[in-house]
Amino acid sequence: MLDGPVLDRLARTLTPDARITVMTGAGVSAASGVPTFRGSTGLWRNFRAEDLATPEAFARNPRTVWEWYDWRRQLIARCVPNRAHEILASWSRRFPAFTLITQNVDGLHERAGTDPVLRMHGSIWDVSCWNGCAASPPRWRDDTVPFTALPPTCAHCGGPLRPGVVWFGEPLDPEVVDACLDATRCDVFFTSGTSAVVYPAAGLVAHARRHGATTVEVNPEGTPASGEVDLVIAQPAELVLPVVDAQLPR
Ligand code: BJW
Repeated sequence: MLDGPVLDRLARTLTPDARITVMTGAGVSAASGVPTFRGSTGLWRNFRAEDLATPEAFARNPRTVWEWYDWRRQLIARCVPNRAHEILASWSRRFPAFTLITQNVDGLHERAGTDPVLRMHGSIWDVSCWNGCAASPPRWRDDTVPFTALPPTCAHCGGPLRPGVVWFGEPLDPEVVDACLDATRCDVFFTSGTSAVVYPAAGLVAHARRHGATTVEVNPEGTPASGEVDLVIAQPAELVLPVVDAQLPR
């Protein structure tokens, strides 16, 4: 819980020269109105991951998959960053050795002003040619909301475009994974808003621990990471991070 001793301990750890890494998941965007995946109100209550978030599902029915992504793009376009995104953006400016890793595809960290962001699962605002045609770039940003026809098509080969996200069974960008692993060599590692069940993201906290980091979980619910970390703060990120931030010297 977030009592005086916990705050003092955190404030002592978050020194100006500390190497700080924060990994976020869907829960950090929940207060902005972006649905999480798991839990009682999560997307997977009403939609099956196998039908929507795998390359096999897309190959079977690109229109159905795109209807889901087009709906989520419309929803996210109406959302704005919350206090958690804002505090993390301010930490990215404040601490010279700060790294933000996110599993989120919504772009809210970027909109809050964090730069760079290590996006493990891509971006819902990127698209690429499903056929991988030679004439199109590997991926590009397309903010169209909503698309007039689904699936949207490649201007070069006419094949379907796909969302620029990482589906189950797909490899993550190896450069991003390497950068995330490097960032686990840190003094403080926060994991927040993630159910800590999807790999390789869920494995990063163990790496940080092995490298001697103080590990902190900020999540109102327990997760498989809760037993692994040094400190569990069982409250919402948008409430905890402003309180921690207020302890830092001005
Ligand atoms: C709050 C809050 C508040 C609420 N404040 N908190 C068996 C063992 C180990 C691994 C595997 C296995 N079988 C298969 C695998 C691999 C698989 C995997 O991990 N599966 C597990 C589920 C078992 N992983 C993969 O397939 C990955 N790829 C891979 O491994 O490649 C290997 C490979 C190599 C070479 C060739 C080929 C392959 C890819 C994973 C991709 C995940 N994709 C998704 C969809 C992205 C696109 C989209 O958005 O549509 O990513 S799935 C979904 O889950 C999404 C999320 O990023 C990800 C994680 O979810 P997250 O962020 O943790 O959200 P939730 O909803 O789960 O949790 C929210 C949390 O917030 C809760 O805990 C709440 O309590 C909390 N919360 N409000 C703070 N206010």
